[in-house]
Amino acid sequence: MNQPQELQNKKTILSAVQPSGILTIGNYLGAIRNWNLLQEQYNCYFCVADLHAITVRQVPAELRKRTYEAFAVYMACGLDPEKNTLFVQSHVPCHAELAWVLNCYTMFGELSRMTQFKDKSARHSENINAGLFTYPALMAADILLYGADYVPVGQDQLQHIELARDVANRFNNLYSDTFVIPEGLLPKAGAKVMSLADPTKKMSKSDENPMAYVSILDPKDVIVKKFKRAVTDSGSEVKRGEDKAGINNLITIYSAFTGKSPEEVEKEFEGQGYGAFKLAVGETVADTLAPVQDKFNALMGDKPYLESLMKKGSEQAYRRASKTLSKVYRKVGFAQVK
Ligand code: ATP
Ligand code: LTN
Repeated sequence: MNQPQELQNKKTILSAVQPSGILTIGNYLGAIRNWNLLQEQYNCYFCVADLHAITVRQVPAELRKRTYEAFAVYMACGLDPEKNTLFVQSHVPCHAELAWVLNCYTMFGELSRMTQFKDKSARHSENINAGLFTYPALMAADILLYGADYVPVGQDQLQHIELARDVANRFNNLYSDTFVIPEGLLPKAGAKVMSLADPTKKMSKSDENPMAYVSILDPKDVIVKKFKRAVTDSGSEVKRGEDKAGINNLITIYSAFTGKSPEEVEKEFEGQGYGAFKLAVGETVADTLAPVQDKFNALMGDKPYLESLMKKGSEQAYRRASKTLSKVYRKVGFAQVK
């Protein structure tokens, strides 16, 4: 490979978020903030997974807008396009191509066990399409195309990474070593942020109730209001407990944003009620996100610049991905003419 020496020694990272809504603090804590910490040490690919997003119906103009927004959020959160390959999934055709091949090495039974499929098909019972079902094969393609060693994600995605490992091992055993076997990487805090409206459910950007999530781009007054209204349990002490999903979640969020341990948080709010705590969580989250929002607004004001970065990113990604794809095509027996 014609890569600079330093890249050859670095391990590779790949991750992605779907542009299926405005990114939430769940995406931020579970994924993007963690990516930031990895960009110095690893050879990183971060992608906006638009092919994944159409497994659920999208309004075309909104999907397009959210794709730009997600790309700008990546950068506003600190991802440097000079240090990482930032790209849009549909700009690199190898993803769809490898996904087809991997579909033929992924079992119906394996896909049937995926929690995200079960959840989303229950939520969208009018549209249980084949793409929603085979989605993990596309995700496996995303990861395996780049030879990713690590995949930094929130907890909900570990099951898909496990499946990608199984498919990669199956392919390697049938032919010969082709794919690197990837490992999931969870953040220290915030691997599973729960909904503010129902703290037994994961916070999700596509939740139909906007009070359930805090978007990275929500203004301060909205963030404070959402935390104020967050569903909490009966009781008033800021203390974790088994039957206290609501307060557990707020403690997790505050602790992830401040770097304080949950014990320290409980101490800080000893003797104060839920009201004071919720206000502190809201203000802390809003103040941390304010500089991200400023940077985001500046980037969204310069579309040609964003597009030039998307183009550069997809060319860089294509160079790496197309090598893996032609290796796979050769191994499965497709005729290749020069
Ligand atoms: P959707 O609502 O469209 O399913 P989502 O909000 O669940 O989307 P994804 O695009 O599926 O988000 O996830 C992108 C990344 O963010 C993944 O690494 C995922 O694990 C992480 N993530 C998503 N939601 C949370 C959450 N509530 N807590 C922690 N990490 C999360
Ligand atoms: N499936 C993920 C998003 C995603 C992803 C990936 C994550 C698509 N491709 C590759 C890690 C690696 C999701 O829905 N959260």
